[in-house]
Amino acid sequence: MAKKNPVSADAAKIKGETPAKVSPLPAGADLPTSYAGTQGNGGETHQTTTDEAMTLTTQQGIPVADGQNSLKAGPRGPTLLEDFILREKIFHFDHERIPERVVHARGYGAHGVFELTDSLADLTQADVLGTVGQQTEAFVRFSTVAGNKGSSDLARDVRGFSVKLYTNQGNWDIVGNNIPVFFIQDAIKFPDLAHAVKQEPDRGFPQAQSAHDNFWDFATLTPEAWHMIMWQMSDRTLPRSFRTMQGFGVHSFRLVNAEGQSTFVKFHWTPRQGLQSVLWNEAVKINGADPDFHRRDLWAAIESGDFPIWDLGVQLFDQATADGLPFDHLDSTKLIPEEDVPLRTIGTLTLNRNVDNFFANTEQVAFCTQNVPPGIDFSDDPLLHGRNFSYLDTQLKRLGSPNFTHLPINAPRSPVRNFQQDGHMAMRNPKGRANYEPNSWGADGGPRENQEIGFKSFPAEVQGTKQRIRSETFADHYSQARQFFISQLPIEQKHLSDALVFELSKVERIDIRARAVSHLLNIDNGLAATVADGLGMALPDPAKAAMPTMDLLPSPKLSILVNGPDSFKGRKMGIFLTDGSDAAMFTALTAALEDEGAMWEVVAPKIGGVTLDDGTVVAAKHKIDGGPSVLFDAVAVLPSAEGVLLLAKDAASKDFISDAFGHCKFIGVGENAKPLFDEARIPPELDAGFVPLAKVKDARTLIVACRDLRFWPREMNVDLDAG
Ligand code: HDE
Repeated sequence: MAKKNPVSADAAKIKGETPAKVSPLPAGADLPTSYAGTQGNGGETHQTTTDEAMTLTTQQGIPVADGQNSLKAGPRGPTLLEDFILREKIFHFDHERIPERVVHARGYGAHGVFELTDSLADLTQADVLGTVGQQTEAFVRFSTVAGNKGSSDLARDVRGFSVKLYTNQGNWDIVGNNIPVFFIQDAIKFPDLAHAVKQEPDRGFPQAQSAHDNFWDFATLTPEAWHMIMWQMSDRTLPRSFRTMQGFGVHSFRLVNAEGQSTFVKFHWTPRQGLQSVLWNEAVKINGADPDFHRRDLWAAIESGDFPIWDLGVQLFDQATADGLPFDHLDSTKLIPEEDVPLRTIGTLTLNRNVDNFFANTEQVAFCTQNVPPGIDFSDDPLLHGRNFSYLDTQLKRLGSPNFTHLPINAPRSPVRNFQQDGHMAMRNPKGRANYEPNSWGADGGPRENQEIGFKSFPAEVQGTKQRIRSETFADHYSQARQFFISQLPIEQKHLSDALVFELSKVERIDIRARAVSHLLNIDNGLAATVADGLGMALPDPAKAAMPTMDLLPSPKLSILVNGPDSFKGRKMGIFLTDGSDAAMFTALTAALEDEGAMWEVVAPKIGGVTLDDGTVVAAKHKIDGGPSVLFDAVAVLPSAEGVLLLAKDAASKDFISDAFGHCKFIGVGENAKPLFDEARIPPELDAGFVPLAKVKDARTLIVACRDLRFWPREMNVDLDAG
């Protein structure tokens, strides 16, 4: 039986939200028979089927005659132990959960394809990077780090950006983040970092937040963390969408070619959708209104055929370039500015298919930094080496067996041939007598190793005294932190200092707050002074630095706003309507949005929708209380003259406007909207972020304004902390 595509052509005809493009059904979209035909309404009267193919069975395939009632001695029990159908069902349910990931527990994945657009065949043996036009199946999982699996999407947190490429030479995982540097320099500190940021162990909170004493205690005792802290406190950790984030492999890796020559490489994913983030006050409210905001956004974009695309860029450099950098590229708290080693774009990653079983795909997928095909190798970054151990180790615990590579989401698409055998849940069980190599049973005693095409480690020269030590070349903790700060636009700098003040205001220990400011004094005096002032404290002495801070040049590539999109494509407008709203304006607006490739949803007093002034009925996507303006990138308010009088009395309607205003959104103001703005105490003539919608052509003007995403000058008028 074919599953009905949730985005049906019929649904697209109903006025009330962006018509979805109908995407083809994914392969294998038929319902599995074990799920099909489970019907019944309980009690004695449930329906049954006479169709054998639709018959409910146990896990052992025994057909079930009654799935609604357990086996009892008499109508009022007791229930009999003999009831294997009841026991099997409850037993299976009892064991449904597997441990969540110790970090990055909350995630969302999608399938896609990687296509090579520029060959690196001269630099690497990796087949996936060799032939222009070659397509490679991909699976990507985005995640937050600190929160549990059920936490909300808009936590201020680093985002994981893990990519699995099912190459012809086995799986290649680029297990990255949306930030190009990390908090620590040595893997031995990772458990401390993760413990410090997650819930405090005695009380079990706070959930998915770094704004607490333990995190800032650790951070202020760890000077190497302060470059990453600048990123963490910036809007990078409040992405508008997974679709609007960059991804970074962070460490240097090596490319190795057929001649055995090595080139260092860093991997960057750059979204074609442009970078975009939300504001903190907005994030707090999104978490309440839609804790699944990011996963819903990705799912909806893919479902509607608006497939997100990232370019894969590489920074390629040799040992001489590495030696000339003012820091050590093996130190994961440092990045190489794109202005110094430019990105070479070599491919595109397109996410084009949603998961059809979250558990089987997103939960069970297992990424590991050590999954690299021949031609890609590791640098000596000590963090990378720790990761190469950790991921495989934690996956054994989480997935329960070394055979997790047999699960479809983890199985390589290229042949697997070896003599590893048995273990829990072994699915791939080789036949024949030989389970060792070399042997005399198979052709050539095989399968056997192959010097030509097999993985060979780059034969780097290694020498040294065995010791526990941190390299002197890792000692500069503040120069790139400063470079990041001075590369931000003033509004971004303001968000960063606001974030620091907020986070530290949640820290109870005054000495920890002071220690934080003492690090800021090594980064930027103005920033330190703003944060100290925001916390109502005197400036402490600067933290003792291992090295003086260097004045590096600003790197515009580090700003989100400088690298935003140039259209409103892929963004969403909330259109607020009442009965009697202007049909011509509504039609013009939705047409302009669709021209732009943007989405729209109708918010109305009743979910049943509204009747416009020409009699058209428009379905609502949200009742006003369920569709606050934080769910949209911009809003248009088009009530009728009567409708607006009702809205003006309604708290949720006033919040809709005042939040859109406070979050610096572009606001389309219908001719009748004024009473609502007055009641929300917002004069529509206040700034150029308001676009009057009087004539039909104004619809286009609003969309053009929205290309700037936010009207930032307003923030200086609405925020207590603004200079
Ligand atoms: Fe991870 N990390 N990590 N990490 N990490 C995990 O592996 C670890 C680090 C990252 O979507 C775990 O399967 C250590 C840097 C992502 O399934 C665990 C160190 C970066 C994901 C682990 C780091 C990351 C993880 C938990 C310091 C950015 C989610 C579950 C040496 C480049 C993968 C799992 C997914 C997950 C260990 C540092 C990114 C415990 C020891 C740096 C995106 O193995």
